[in-house]
Amino acid sequence: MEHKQLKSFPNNFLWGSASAAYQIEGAHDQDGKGPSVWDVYTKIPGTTFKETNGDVAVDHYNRYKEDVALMAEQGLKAYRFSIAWSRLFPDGRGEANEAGFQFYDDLIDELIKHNIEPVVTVYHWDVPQALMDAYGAWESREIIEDFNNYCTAIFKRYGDRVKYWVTLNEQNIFIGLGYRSGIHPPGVKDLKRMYQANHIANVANAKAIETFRGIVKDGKIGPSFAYSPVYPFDSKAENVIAAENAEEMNSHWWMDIYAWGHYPQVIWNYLEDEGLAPKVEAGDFELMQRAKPDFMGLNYYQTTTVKANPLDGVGETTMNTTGKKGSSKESGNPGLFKNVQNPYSETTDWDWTIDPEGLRIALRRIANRYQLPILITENGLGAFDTLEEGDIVNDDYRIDFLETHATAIQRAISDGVDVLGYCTWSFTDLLSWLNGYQKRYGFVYVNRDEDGPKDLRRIKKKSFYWYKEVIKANALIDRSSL
Ligand code: BGP
Repeated sequence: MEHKQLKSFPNNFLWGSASAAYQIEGAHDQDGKGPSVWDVYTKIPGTTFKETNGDVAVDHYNRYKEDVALMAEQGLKAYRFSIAWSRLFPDGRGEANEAGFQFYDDLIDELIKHNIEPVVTVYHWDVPQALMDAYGAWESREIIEDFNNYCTAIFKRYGDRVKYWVTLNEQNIFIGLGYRSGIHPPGVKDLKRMYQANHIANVANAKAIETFRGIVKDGKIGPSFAYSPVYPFDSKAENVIAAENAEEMNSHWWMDIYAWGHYPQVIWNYLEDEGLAPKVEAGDFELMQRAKPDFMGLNYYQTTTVKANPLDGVGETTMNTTGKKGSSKESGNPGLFKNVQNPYSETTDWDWTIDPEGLRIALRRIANRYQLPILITENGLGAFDTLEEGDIVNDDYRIDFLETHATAIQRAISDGVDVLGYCTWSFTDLLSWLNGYQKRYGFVYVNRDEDGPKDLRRIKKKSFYWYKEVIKANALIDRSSL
């Protein structure tokens, strides 16, 4: 659809940016914090790029005031961050750690003081290690109650000031990489366990939303989903079916539950035939149907293009975590689909497809299928940056990326999609889970690398100034003046 004139961004549009606790906070054992699974997993040799971890990360825990001051200088309207569960409950349950609660109180107050809307992610992958040790974390239904108690505590403590809440961040990723490809904690490759853990996470998510309704009456809550819209490679029917398989299996499997409380039929049948369908207990579907989100959180990075894949075809393969372009291998799901390169798109150095219009497609598909408003909870470019003399980072490629994606958002708004805001990934540079510190996403460069924290100095990149002007204008701007 082409518009004669694009609609403006709404006046209250949340121009934001995002982060996650483990990737920025550091202070991994400061002030009584307990270990999360990531504290433990990253210490196992060979799990991350150059053995990097978040022990120090970018030390946001100790420098949050400086970081919030930079956000205020940029004019950020919203800041999405996550709470580290094991900072509040070192053992995941039982005794609370007041110092941890106080940290987020202070951060929230600092944001509000600068008119920045806090958007809080309840869970960004860092389940307390104590719960992994006690019962296998997401693999046991015991976690439903522990997660609910944690949620209750934070809704009560921060709900007076925080009105936007994100429940589980990218459940499809932490479950998929944790139990299918085995490259996130707990490093398991077992589909039966994967679908079961995923179902338990669905129930926990729904229960948390139901709890929220009773505590934060004027707040909005929803999950954030890593949606990668699927395209068929061409119009050959077998490739179109492959695309439908991938869309159902990779996306509807999660989003249908969030929005409707039931699994998509075709994939349910397939999993039953394979002996992989999760065990559902009485009351699960009823709870999931009651607990409707207020919005769908969308983490958008790329689209996926697929072809048919025979039963003896390609399966899981390795990911590019080095930034060596072209080093990732073809992957797929035998009998269902395989991922191929989109001939019309460029890729990043980490082989992620760059497809701005795919964001518009994602927004439209979600809006059409679920009739929910959408908060873009992540979108950004992971790239190598060069720190030039005089503390300058000319990241025009990042501006190109964000500008074309913001244009796609404006088109989607003009198409009629209700988009609440745009949280770029990320505000400062941070730890990229498996890819170390060299894969940078921020508006603010942090002077550290894989070899150590250096001085952790904050340096505003060119994109920082670009976004500042966009926020001020509430519109895309003429870049020539930058
Ligand atoms: C999302 C995560 C983020 C962030 C981002 C970039 O999946 O929610 O935490 O890391 O992707 O990914 P990466 O760091 O692997 O480049």
